[in-house]
Amino acid sequence: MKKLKFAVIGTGFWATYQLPAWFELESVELVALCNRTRARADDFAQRFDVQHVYENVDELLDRHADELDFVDIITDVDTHLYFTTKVAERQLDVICQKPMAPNLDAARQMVETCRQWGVRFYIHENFRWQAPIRQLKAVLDSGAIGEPFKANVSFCSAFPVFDNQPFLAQLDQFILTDIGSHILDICRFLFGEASSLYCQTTRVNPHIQGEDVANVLMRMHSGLVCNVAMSYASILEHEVFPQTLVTVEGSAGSVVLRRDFEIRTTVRRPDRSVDTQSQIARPPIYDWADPDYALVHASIVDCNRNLLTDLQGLGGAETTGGDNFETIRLVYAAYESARTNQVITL
Ligand code: 89Y
Repeated sequence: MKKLKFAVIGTGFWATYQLPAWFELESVELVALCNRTRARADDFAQRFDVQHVYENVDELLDRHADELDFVDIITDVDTHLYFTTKVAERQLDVICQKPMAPNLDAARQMVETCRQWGVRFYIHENFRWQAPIRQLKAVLDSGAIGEPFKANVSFCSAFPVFDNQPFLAQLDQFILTDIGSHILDICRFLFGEASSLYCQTTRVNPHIQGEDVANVLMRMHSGLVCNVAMSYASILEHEVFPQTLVTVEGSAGSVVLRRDFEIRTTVRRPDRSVDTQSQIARPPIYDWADPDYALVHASIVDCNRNLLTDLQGLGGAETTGGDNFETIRLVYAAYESARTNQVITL
């Protein structure tokens, strides 16, 4: 397979893991780094043996556009449109971190700009690549529980996310953009598209700017009703960060993704008693991963692999810009619903 050359823009918290996740794959070569704080990029360059470092994206592109195949943008959401446009204009393929954009208009512009320049555009959306989520999807696809009609999806935690990512506390729109973009994407991955949505939000933590609790109720095209609970204010018996817990009920049974990656599938036997089977869908553990985030960090590798396969011309990318636009549409529809206290028809 041809080795693809790429550059990274942004060397913040998330890049600390995204870079070693790239190095788990063989057919990529990281050529250059760009970060507004030079010292941090220099530190990364030394750690990951990268030859070229820039503070300015234009300089990076002037020097390297000819040899690059794609650019991975790992910066804050407010800069995504700017950097995506810069990279697309040089006719390079773009991978951009989630959430795609700070509003729907910017997201639309990003998709359109990449389309106009004829470049491939992907969002690095990794939660759907978590081992237990893939296994849960396999159970649903197997038909074991029949036709799913109801789901509860929960990401409720009191993990101190602001310690590692202090900027999250400054966001006017916090949990729906930061975690909602992941969890609503999982819902689309598992259950397909939504036809309507209702949302309520709350801020519990007085030291942050945005909402830290959001409850979203969606009716999916399939007819399934999906109840999504997200919170960073939940002091619970078991802290499960960063696990997503899911219960799906179907016409022939149910499947539950519990803490510690346990998936329990219950079906009726012909004598009307029930049979429950359990399996554990443990993620791989990488030595560069932060143990607190190991489940998520492992999924970065699988997400990168999926996008790289597509970049190699083999197709199959799941989280293209066009696909992720549907996720980000749910995020901003949820804000609109919470603001207006109305059901949003999608
Ligand atoms: O920023 C978030 C993400 O993408 O995964 C977990 C996180 O780090 C904190 O909510």
